[in-house]
This record gives sequence, C-alpha cells and structure tokens, in this order.
Amino acid sequence: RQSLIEDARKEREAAAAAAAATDAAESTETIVFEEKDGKAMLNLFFMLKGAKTSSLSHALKVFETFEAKIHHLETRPSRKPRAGTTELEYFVRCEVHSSDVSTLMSSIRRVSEDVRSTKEDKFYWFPRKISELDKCHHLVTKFDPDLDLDHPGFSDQAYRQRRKMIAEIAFHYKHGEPIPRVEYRADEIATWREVYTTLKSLYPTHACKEHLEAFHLLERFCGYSENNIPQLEDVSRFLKERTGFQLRPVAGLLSARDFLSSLAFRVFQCTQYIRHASSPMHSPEPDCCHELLGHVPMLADRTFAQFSQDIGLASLGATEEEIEKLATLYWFTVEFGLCKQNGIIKAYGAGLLSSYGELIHSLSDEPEVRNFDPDAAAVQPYQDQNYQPVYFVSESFNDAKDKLRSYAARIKRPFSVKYDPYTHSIELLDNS
Ligand code: HBI
Ligand code: NLE
Ligand code: FE
Repeated sequence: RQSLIEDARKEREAAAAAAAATDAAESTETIVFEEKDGKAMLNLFFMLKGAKTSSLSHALKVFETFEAKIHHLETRPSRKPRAGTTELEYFVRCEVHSSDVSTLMSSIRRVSEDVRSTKEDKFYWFPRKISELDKCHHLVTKFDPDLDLDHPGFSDQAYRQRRKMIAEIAFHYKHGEPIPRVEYRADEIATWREVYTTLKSLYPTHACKEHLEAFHLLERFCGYSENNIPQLEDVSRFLKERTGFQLRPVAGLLSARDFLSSLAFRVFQCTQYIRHASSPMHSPEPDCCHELLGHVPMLADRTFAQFSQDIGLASLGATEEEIEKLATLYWFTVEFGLCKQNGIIKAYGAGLLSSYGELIHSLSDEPEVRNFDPDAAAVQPYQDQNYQPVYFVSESFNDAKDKLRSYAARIKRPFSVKYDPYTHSIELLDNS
C-alpha cells in the first residue's frame, strides 16, 4: 500500500506538471471524454519515461489490458521536449469502457509522463444503479507485482494458490447472485480462531458499544464463533435486515474510487481469503478477519451505516483529488476511528477492531490523538504498513456524520446526487 500511495502522489505530481506545461485553456486535471453506450472515446497525449522507445510497449500493454480499441496511434516530435523523456510525443485515440477511463489514465501515468487529454465533455463515470457495481472491479495491485514482495505469504506457494482460488469467486460474481460459500480448511480455521479469541478478549474494554452489541447478535444468529469462519452470504443477509447494507465478494484491494462508490449503494466489498498464518495479530491488507470482525459489526449500526453511505455518495463523480481526500477521511474514520463513550475513548475503526496489535496500541499513550475534524483528517498523511502514529477521536457517530455532511456539501460538483432506496439507483440533479 505504501507504494500505492507513492504512485498516487507521483500521479498527482505528474498531473500537476502536465497542467503547468499546458496553457490554461487545455485543463488536464479532469479526465475528458465523450460518452456513448457506456463507451468513452478518449484522446490521450503522453511522453515516455527514459531514453528508450521500447517503453512504448509498456504503455500499449495498458491499453491492451483495458481492452481499449485503438482508433488512431501516432508518434510525433514533441512541441515541448523535456529532460528525461524521448523527444517524441504519442497521441492515442481510443474507445474504452467509461468505467475504465479513470483507472486507464492512472495506469498510463505510471508508465509515461506529461499525460494529457483533450478538451471535450468532462466527467468521471460512476455507477448509477446497483448492478453497475459489477464494473467497479479495479484492483490496485494489478500493475504492482512488487507490492507483494513484503507479503508474509510471498514465498508460500500453497497460500498464493489458495488466494487465487478464492479470488475466482469474486472475479465471476455478478450483483444479485448469492455469494458462493468457501469451505475453509483446518489451517485457515486455526488462524481465524487465534485472531477471534485474542480480539474477543479485548473487545469489552476496547471496542465501542455499537460493536459489542452487534458482535453479540452475530454470535447468536450468524455463525460467529471461534470454530467457524462465517460465510459472506449469511452475513450479508443479516446486515440487509439490520441496516440495508449488503456484501459482495472482492478479490483484493480495490481502487479507492470503486471501493467508495459501492458504499453509495450500501454495498460493502468484502475479501473472502484469510491472512497468512504467520501474522495473525496484524495484516496490512484487508482479509476476512478484518471484514467480518472489524467492518461487519459496525455496518449493523444505523448511524454508522448512514455515515458510510454518505462518504460513498460524496465520492460519485468526484475529481481524483477529492477521491484521495475522501479515501483519507475514510481511513481515519471507518478504518482507524476512535470515539468517546461515557468519557472513555473506544475504538470503532475496523482496522483497529481486527488487529490485536493495533487495538492495544491505539488506546495506549503512544499515539497522538486529535479531535475529529474532516478538513484536517482528509489531508493528514497516513501510512499503511504499520500502526498509525495519529488517530482522530469523534464525540459520537452522529457528530461525525454531521461534520462529514458539511464537509461533503462543500465539494464542488456540477450535479448533486440523491439515492433512491426503492430502485437502488442514483438520481442526478443538475446544479448549473
Ligand atoms: N479495497 N477491498 C478493499 N477494501 C478496502 O478496505 C479498501 C479497498 N480499496 C481502497 C480502500 N480501502 C481505501 O483507499 C479507502 O481509504 C477508501
Ligand atoms: N491492519 C488490519 C488488520 O490487521 O486486520 C487490516 C487493515 C486493512 C486496511
Ligand atoms: Fe477495511
């Protein structure tokens, strides 16, 4: 994840550099395309990194991965040659699915420089009805095999094989289908048991009351026990009754845009595999322990569910910059938030409630604790390999929800969105 953040930073810097190199009429901050039948026509200009023209194949690989239909491909001398690039500029006009535009652009930014697109109608694609979440499937590790080098399961072939098998479920899943069950093996249940029993011993003193209440219900009605890894399908049904949230399986870490947009529909994208047996007390990436023990109990709370959906709604069609801020806000609340209850600080963030190590750390006197303020939290740098040095504490979920709403209201978009719970779709209201 660290390398993802670096990538995101590099992308922003590249975008800023590109913007500076272009005149004001050719704004580059937003992605630009014409849309028709879910397909977007994209005009892209970029330069290649380094002196070798062979890196063109890396750029083309990206188009291939997104099944972009290239209508026109041209190499021409750049009008603004820059140090560290070949003096050539590439122009690609291609047809690609609208939901892939944003990810294609960031992928191109990884392999090239000075990426620009022409000025046409501007907006980011986003799902308008719940079944379109099938298109919100962009994994951020896709072009980052290095990301796995530090993974505790990196040299464990059997573990990686198992992850692949479970990932297949998510790759084939379509909205509305029951979530296929996984028959967990004895070694996986042993890992679960260790995570479950150690965490459960901490919850009474460390978890917020909403988590404790829901956890109790999940043990009674939903197969939560130290000897059983609950099935997503059963948990999804439980949550639907409580708050209307439902789960869908996902193969790994999604792009922030895709992940957040599903929250707008009260859909939570859940991983189904379990962490490597060698690190039960903390995993930098989500796994079923994190989803089931950390997120699910919280999603059973009405106010928290509304808070989560509000972040999702704010993300629809937002600029890359806003998405980055909302993802950071999400990080410091839904993942690592603290709250005050009867004058005592408790944990409500899922990343805390699923990690024995960090749950203790967060409520010790080691980290810095600040009062929750969305404007500050949205830009607070965070690190995702280890424990957080800073946490934000909310007065209550209602208070956090109100503050988030006022933050979201200040995000500028050419339209407002409204969720229709009867049809599970988004209504757009034109702001112009
Ligand atoms: N993807 N599967 C999955 N689970 C997450 O918790 C998750 C994600 N992608 C992005 C993400 N979280 C964070 O960037 C949030 O801050 C949005
Ligand atoms: N660190 C958490 C855990 O060990 O469960 C997962 C965090 C996912 C963002
Ligand atoms: Fe999470």
